[in-house]
Amino acid sequence: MGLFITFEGIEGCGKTTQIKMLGEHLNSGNIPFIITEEPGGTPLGLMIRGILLNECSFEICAESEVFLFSAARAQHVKDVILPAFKEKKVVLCDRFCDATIAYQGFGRGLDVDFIRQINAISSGQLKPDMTFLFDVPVEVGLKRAMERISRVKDVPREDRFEMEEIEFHKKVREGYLFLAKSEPERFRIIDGSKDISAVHHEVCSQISALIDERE
Ligand code: Z5A
Repeated sequence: MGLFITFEGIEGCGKTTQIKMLGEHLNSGNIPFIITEEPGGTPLGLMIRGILLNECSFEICAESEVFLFSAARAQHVKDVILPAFKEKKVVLCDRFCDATIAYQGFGRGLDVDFIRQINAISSGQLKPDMTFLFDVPVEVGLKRAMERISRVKDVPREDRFEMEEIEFHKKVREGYLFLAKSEPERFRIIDGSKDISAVHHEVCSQISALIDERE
């Protein structure tokens, strides 16, 4: 079927939980799919993930962040996403181009048109068929993210973004809501503060409607 579904939101919004649950749902319906993530999904993406998400001893400026996330994306699209479409799989992707606009554009304050141009190159103009935005107040998301991080033992904590000021996270959330309002046909805004099974139910009904429409 070759659908491309992306999952977005501030940290702790619940997207990773929901991607896994949707994967199980598709599995039970014998619908072929892959779950992948950005930054990540390829050996290069994982190396870039390590650089960008972990505390390091040197500064990484906002422009460098854009190019690093974009380098990971270009490889990810070529090596993982496009081959999955060829096999007619549904691709469930944890973050994509919208994250660069929300975090590096709205959060870091870089020019959004500049980011859109870079996104077009790194993604090869690929657009998701549907994007879920799990919207939660910043305080709720950060509390969940910090609880999750505090449980992490013996592996890197990947908390470089969580350590940003609360104002940064508020700008990211505003950025996502702006994007969702400007493309209502692609985005589905889901209240991520509802309980996990209620959110899952909503995700499944949106996906079923999309699959029915495309069949
Ligand atoms: N980033 C960027 O700046 N620019 C870019 O272009 C890209 C990324 C692509 C990596 O993202 C970071 O990279 C990210 C933006 C930046 N910033 N950070 N950090 P990531 O997706 O790998 O990391 P994350 O945002 O921190 O995601 P996460 O930790 O995986 O959280 P989540 O996916 O939003 O939530 P979760 O893991 O599903 O849930 C977190 C906890 O809450 C967990 O204990 C759950 O059991 C619990 N949870 C989940 N849902 C609920 C509900 N509904 N109720 C109660 N509790 C819940």
